[in-house]
Amino acid sequence: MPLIGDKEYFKGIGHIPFEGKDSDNPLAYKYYDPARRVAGKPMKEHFKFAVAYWHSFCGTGADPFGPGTLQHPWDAAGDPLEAARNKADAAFEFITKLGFEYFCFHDFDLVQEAPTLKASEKRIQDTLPYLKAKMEASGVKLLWGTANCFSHPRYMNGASTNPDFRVLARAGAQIKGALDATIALGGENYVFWGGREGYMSLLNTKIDKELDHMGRFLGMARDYARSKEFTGTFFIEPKPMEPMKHQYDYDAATVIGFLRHYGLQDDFKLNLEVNHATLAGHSMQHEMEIAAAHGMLGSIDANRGDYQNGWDTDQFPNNLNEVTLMMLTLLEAGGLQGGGINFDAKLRRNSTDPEDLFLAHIGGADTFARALLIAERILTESNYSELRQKRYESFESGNGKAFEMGKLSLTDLYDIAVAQGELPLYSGKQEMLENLINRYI
Ligand code: XLS
Ligand code: NI
Ligand code: NI
Repeated sequence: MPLIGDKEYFKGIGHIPFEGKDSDNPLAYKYYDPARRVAGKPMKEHFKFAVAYWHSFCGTGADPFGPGTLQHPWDAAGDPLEAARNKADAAFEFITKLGFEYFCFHDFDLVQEAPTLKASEKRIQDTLPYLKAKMEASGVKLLWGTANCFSHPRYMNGASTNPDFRVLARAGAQIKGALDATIALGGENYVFWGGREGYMSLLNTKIDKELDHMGRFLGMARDYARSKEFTGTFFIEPKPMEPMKHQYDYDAATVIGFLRHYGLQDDFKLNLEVNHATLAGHSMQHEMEIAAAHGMLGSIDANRGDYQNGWDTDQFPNNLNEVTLMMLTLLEAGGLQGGGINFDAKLRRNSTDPEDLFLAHIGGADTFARALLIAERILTESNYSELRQKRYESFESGNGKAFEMGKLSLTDLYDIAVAQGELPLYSGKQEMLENLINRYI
C-alpha cells in the first residue's frame, strides 16, 4: 500500500530530518536524533513518541465562542468509511514524515459514530483492515487505544459512574468494542480517561456507589481484555476537573489509592498528563515521582498549560525547565513502564497552515530530546544524585537503618533522642540545586 498516494495532504513537506542545533531550518529536528544513544539506549526508545489522532486529525479549532477554523480535506467525503480512510491516509502520511513510530486514538476518532451501537461497531470493524495495512506498510505502531465515553449526550452524567445502569451497560459495550479494536491493531496499552466520571453537584451524587461501580467496571474490562489475550498495560489518566467540576481520577495519588482499594494495582498503571498535573495544583514532576514511587509510571501525555489560564489548554510542550525536571525523574525511575510520550496537544485556533502541525510536533520532540540530554548530564556529571542521597545518609546504618527495617519502637526513638541531645541544623540546599539545574540547561 502506498503511504503517500496521489492524495498527498501535506504537500511540499518531506521527511523531517535531524540537522543539529545550529540548523535554522524550521522543518528539521535540532535535538531529536532518534538513534543517538542516551543513558544506555537510543533516544527514540526512551520516548516512543506518539501522535494523538484526535487533536491532530479530528480537532478543527472550535471553542465555546466560535466554530472551527480548520477545514480538513480528509473530512470532505460524504461517506463515513471513505472519510475514515482519507483521515488514515493523512494521519499516516503525517506520522511517517515526522519519523514517529506510534499513534493513539479514541474509537470514534477513527470513524464517525453511527446512529446505533451495532452500526457503530460495524463501522469500526470495517475501518480496521485499512488501518492495519497502513500500520504494516509504515511500521507505525499503536501505543494505546481508548474509548470516547464522554462526548455523546448519553454520557452527560458519566459512563461507568452513571446513576442509570442502562448507560453504564452501553459504556461497557462501547469499551468492549474499543478493546477489540486495540487488540486487533496490536495496541501496546489501553487507556481509561474518565472524562465525565465525577460530578457536577454533590446534591444529586452518591460518591460511594459511583466509585464502587467504577472499580467493578474496570475489573470487568480488564478481565475481558485478558480473556482475549491482551498482554499490555491498562492506564488510568488522572485529571482533577474539566469537564466535570470534580473528577474521581483526581491525581496520581488518588488514582493509586483507588486502584489498590479495588485490587486493580497489578494490571493498571498511570498515564500522566502535564496540564492535568498543573490543574490539580501539582507539578508534572510531582505526579511522576508519586507514580514512580509506586512502580506505576506507565506513560505520558505531553503538553503544557498556560500560567494565566485555569483550564486544560493542551499546548505543545516547550518549557525546557519543566521538561528537564520530568526527564530527571524519568531517568531515575528507569523509564516508562510500557508507555511512551503521546503529544496530547493541539494547535492554537489561529494556527491554520498545514505546516503548523509539523512545527508543533518538531518543537515538542526537540524539547523532550534536549531535556533528556540535559538530565543525563546532570545525573552523570554533577553531584546532584549524590547530594540527594547524602540527605538521607543517617538511614544507611545504625539506628536509622534499624528504623527502616522495622526494628525500632516508639520508646526506642525516645531513648535515642534522649541520648543524642540537641541537634544542629542542616541546610536543604534548595537554591544551590536550582542553580545547578539551570547551569546545565
Ligand atoms: C483530556 C484527556 C484526553 C485523554 C484521552 O483532557 O487528556 O485527551 O488523553 O481520552
Ligand atoms: Ni490526555
Ligand atoms: Ni487532557
